[in-house]
Amino acid sequence: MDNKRQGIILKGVGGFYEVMDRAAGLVYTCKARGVHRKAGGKSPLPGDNVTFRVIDEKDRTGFIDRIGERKNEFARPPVANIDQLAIVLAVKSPEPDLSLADKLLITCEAKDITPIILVNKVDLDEGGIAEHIGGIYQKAGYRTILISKVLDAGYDELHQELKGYKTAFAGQSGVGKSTILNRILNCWVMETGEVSERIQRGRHTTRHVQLFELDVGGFVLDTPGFSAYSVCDVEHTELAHLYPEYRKVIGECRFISCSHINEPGCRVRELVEKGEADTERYKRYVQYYRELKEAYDNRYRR
Ligand SMILES: Nc1nc2c(ncn2[C@@H]2O[C@H](COP(=O)(O)OP(=O)(O)O)[C@@H](O)[C@H]2O)c(=O)[nH]1
Ligand SMILES: [Mg+2]
Ligand SMILES: [Zn+2]
Repeated sequence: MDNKRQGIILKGVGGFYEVMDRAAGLVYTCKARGVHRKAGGKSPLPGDNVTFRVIDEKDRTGFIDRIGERKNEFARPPVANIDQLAIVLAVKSPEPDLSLADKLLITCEAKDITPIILVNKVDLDEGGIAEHIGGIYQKAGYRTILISKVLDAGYDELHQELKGYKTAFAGQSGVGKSTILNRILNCWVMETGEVSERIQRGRHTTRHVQLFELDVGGFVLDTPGFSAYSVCDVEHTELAHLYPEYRKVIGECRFISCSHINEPGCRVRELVEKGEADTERYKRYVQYYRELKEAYDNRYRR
């Protein structure tokens, strides 16, 4: 009898992988025998679609035969096949890091991931901050949801958006990722609360990435490491293409090699000047462009 099954890796620890049988929903502990070689040296990652064989049905053990093709993959945190990235910002505590949000959005654009901007802790908003942040990203064309556990706002909407997809949650420490995930999963599976910088760091190195299945279908995962993401593999010349609001008009700039910073006849700057694209986001673009250009120049200077 053929005992080949289709599964998805939920988590990997010390050479063992928890693989969920797609059809039955049961979880098997698997070894990855020889699969690295077959897959051209790649190790299995949480989020991987795999073919596996059951060794012992009673013990729920098996081994992974084959790793399916990946839509995308990350080294830190180690995970594959992310469909959506929920980028969490807080109105305050901590102060929103929009530069991080922009960089995470660039990662999404480069890796074919749909971002959702979550503006959390709107109950702490004393002056239209949530609307302001939401506005910036809505204007850029991104899905934005304002949420709060205190006001019980936005959670139903978020739940719907997660249906059927693999969604990773990213953002600064303390913005409320674990709180949101615990609420969405309707059980207390992850720790929340303030932790000291030292403990936080220690935890990052020992904690494993784990996918949790949603009642509505789909998976969510907490990825503290994403907050430290830098977008190292983007060239400055490609940067503007990773801003959807700029992408639309780039072809209309006077110069084909326009950096959209100081060239005449720049359509991107025109959008910003007309207020059709956000000024602050543009300023961060300029700064980021310069950083990437400098890194590029340093790499090729002899
Ligand atoms: N006022 C308020 N506090 C929140 C909200 N969501 C989370 N918090 C608090 O923010 C702190 C950090 O939350 P946590 O989920 O651990 O953040 P994480 O580091 O992103 O996982 C905790 O004290 C939470 O209770 C919210 O909607 N409103
Ligand atoms: Mg957390
Ligand atoms: Zn331009």
